[in-house]
Amino acid sequence: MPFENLKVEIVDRIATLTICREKALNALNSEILDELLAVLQDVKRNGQVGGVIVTGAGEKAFVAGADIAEMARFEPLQACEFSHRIQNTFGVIETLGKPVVAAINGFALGGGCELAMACHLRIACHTARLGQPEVKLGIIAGAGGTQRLARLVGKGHALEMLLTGEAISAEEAYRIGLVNRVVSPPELIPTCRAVLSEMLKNGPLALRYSIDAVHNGLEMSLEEGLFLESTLLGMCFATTDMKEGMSAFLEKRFAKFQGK
Ligand code: DAK
Repeated sequence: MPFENLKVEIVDRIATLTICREKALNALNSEILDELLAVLQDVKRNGQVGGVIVTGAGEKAFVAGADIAEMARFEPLQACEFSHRIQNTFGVIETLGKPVVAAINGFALGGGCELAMACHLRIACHTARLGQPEVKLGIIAGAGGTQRLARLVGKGHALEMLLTGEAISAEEAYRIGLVNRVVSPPELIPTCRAVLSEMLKNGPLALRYSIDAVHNGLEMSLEEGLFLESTLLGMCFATTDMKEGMSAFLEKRFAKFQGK
């Protein structure tokens, strides 16, 4: 299915989703969010896809935020609908059950930084800048920024970014734990592909349960989280992949996982 603002490429089990709206620095409008949601739902079901890269077109921006021109015209009900769209889409990324890496190729501001934070890993090129400038527009971060940012970098760093609205460099984002790696622009997509390829050598169900355990466990007490971990580990022992993984180790060969 062709999309207006989204390029989708699937190579070697990795789907690369590129947001293509360069004239507005890839700002997210309702149309892009609908397209992104449709693609993510496809990718979730598609057994040929093991992992996903999300990036922005061009060299200047990953995503410069929600589309301010569209938002400025919202009535309260439209703002509510937009809120559902953005939260649904980011929720699908976070619970995709397959690793999703944000390849941050430039500005990741507001909704763009929030999109990156909904991904499981963030790899940035050294020219990228990340921030939550919503307060400069008289609003607060509304697509998970006040929640996911504090969980990733801690309350102090999160409040500094949320209250000043100032963007930080990729190096600073790495220092505070907002991004996993910083690379040069030409290395960005190859690094994301290499990281995902390494992950995709592992059992698909083990990847999915690891994501589930960390994502859900962070919202629980340690005791509840450990219980969830034991339950998911127990489920691994019902899979063919577990038998294959352990047999392969004992037989000194590479495992051939099937995701079942
Ligand atoms: N929206 C719409 N257009 C944008 C844009 C954006 N976020 N960011 C940039 N553009 C457009 C510019 O208007 C300009 O368009 P033309 O004038 O050429 O038509 C073009 O992209 C190039 O931008 P600049 O000329 O400004 O480029 P510069 O290099 O000078 O500056 C910049 C780059 C990234 C520093 C600057 O463009 C900038 O400050 N952009 C705005 C960044 C920003 O404030 N982002 C946060 C947006 S607020 C919600 C959930 C979430 C949200 C809201 C509600 N609910 C749940 C209801 C999220 C809110 C946000 O993300």
